Amino acid sequence: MDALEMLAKLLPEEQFEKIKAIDNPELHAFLAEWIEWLEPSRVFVCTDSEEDELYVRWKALYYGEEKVLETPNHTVHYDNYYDQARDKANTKLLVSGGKEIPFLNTMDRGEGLREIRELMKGVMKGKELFICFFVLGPKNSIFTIPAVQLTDSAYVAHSEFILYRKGYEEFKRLGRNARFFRFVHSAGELDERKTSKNLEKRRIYIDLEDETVYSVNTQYGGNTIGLKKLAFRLTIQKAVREGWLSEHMFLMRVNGPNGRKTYFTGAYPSMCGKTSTAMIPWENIVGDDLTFILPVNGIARGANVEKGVFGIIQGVNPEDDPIIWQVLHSPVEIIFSNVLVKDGKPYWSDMGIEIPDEGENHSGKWWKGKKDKEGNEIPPSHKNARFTVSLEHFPNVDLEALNNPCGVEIGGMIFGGRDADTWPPVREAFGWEHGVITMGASLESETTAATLGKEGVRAFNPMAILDFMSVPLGDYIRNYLEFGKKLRKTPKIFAVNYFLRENGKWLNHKLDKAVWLKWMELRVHGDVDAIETPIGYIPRYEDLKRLFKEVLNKDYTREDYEKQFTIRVPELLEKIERIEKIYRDKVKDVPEELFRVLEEERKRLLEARARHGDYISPFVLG
Ligand code: SPV
Ligand code: MN
Repeated sequence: MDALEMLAKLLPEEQFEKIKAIDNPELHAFLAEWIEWLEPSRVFVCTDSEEDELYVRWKALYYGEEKVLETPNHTVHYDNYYDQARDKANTKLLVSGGKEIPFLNTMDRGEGLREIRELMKGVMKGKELFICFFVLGPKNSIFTIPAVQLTDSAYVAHSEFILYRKGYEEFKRLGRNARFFRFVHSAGELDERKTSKNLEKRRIYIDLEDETVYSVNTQYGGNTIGLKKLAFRLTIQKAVREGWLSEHMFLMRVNGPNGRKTYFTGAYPSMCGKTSTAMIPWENIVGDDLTFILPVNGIARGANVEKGVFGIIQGVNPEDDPIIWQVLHSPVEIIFSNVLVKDGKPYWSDMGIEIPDEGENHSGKWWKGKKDKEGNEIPPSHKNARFTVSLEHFPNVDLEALNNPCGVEIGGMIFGGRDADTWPPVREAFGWEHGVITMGASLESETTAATLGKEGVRAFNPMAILDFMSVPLGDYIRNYLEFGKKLRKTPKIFAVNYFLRENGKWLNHKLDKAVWLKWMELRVHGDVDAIETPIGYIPRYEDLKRLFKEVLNKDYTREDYEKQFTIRVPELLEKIERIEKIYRDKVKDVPEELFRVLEEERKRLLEARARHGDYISPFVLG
């Protein structure tokens, strides 16, 4: 029996017709195989119609995966108390022979497929399967990658409607030519709170050969929303093969003098200020998490892979995040996840207003002082609690850039980590190679609650992408270096650090990044000079003083500047040691340039130390 005939048997006519309208035998075969295997009790195929989207939204409520809140269009979703973040240990890349690749969690492909298939056999009995079509990147563009999602979670499907551009018509248009990604997800058996129950059998397996990802016994978005971090593993592989960049980066517009628009990407590990930078009030957001960057006629052009935000809610407060605050308090479609709810209103930790001391949260019924099984006090909302909302609802979105099929020209690329004592708040690389190696490939950050495991440990996280890396790191860095050679104009590269501390106290205010952005914008166009240091260019005091006044209406003191921009030679040298050691000992096949560029930086630091000592004031250099 051919796949279409099988589908005609498996599906009610109305659903079958929607599939039949797509002329793609490969898709038909995939669907027939998996519908038969998963054994759902019902199947719903989503087209791009408003009606089908509403159907999914309704089903999320009907099946109890979401509940309504008081504000129209707001819902809340809970993940299991122990399913609140990406599960790194159980996320594996399936590669033939199970070859070990440093920093990647690999597993033999055959074995992985057997295991995951077993876990998924008949897993949708009694449940409804949603078949959804989306695209990564703007539609009908050089960036577009079509994808099909199978899931028994209406919450996952609903999230995808908020976060991605619809793709059913695109599949129809592309027909047999579509090369598409596939995602198969099941939340597995649910408990009475409608959260995944069998967490010990939680698995996320990424088949790099078939460009298919399987996810089971989990609901947390980072483990389940196919087009987000699951697709990301596939696009990294694709980009390295094809010579472009698929990055864990926001995309934003920084507004320069006289209406000048300059676009920046930014890579920061989770919880290091990425979303709040992309959302900063003075500027305009294009995307907050994933960016594709393609070389077009020698220019690096970027596009947001998504059209919505799955953002961290903890700490969002009216003073520091006025725009997000405003959006979260307007009656637009929003899914709140793992927050505290009381009388139909959502609350979260550190929201800057008083919050109730009881209600419902990710632990079920909650009261202040409640402890979990491990004896830890449960906060009002989980640290990784999130909101899901479309970017179109943000007053500061740059819709033209978001929808532009040609993307936007990238003026600057920013790398930022959580670092208490080494990097200055902002600096510019000497050039592409220097930036890629000493900033991107050398990124370290203290671990956070975005993944399961211990927090606050300094961890190597090149390009903030390590959690998602799907190719050998050496290949990935080589591709970056090669990418620069394809350009006639490379974006400027910058590194930022919002987390400098002295005696446990922050050296910067949360909003200082607004000033760093304006400075970087000016640097992209050569409008201000800078001070050359051993580790790149840093701002001059006069320029920052002026910008602090203009942007924040603050008097920026020489003392603050000196403290923040001191070149900390011992820490910088230690960092080079650490990074070099990792690349020498742990990563195979590293481009030689990497060691050369690190060595040059070390030399510059040693020379500077010989002349000026361990801690070099920027006033000495400037
Ligand atoms: C991140 O942790 O980097 C996120 C959220 O953007 S997740 O979808 O979990 O990856
Ligand atoms: Mn992310």
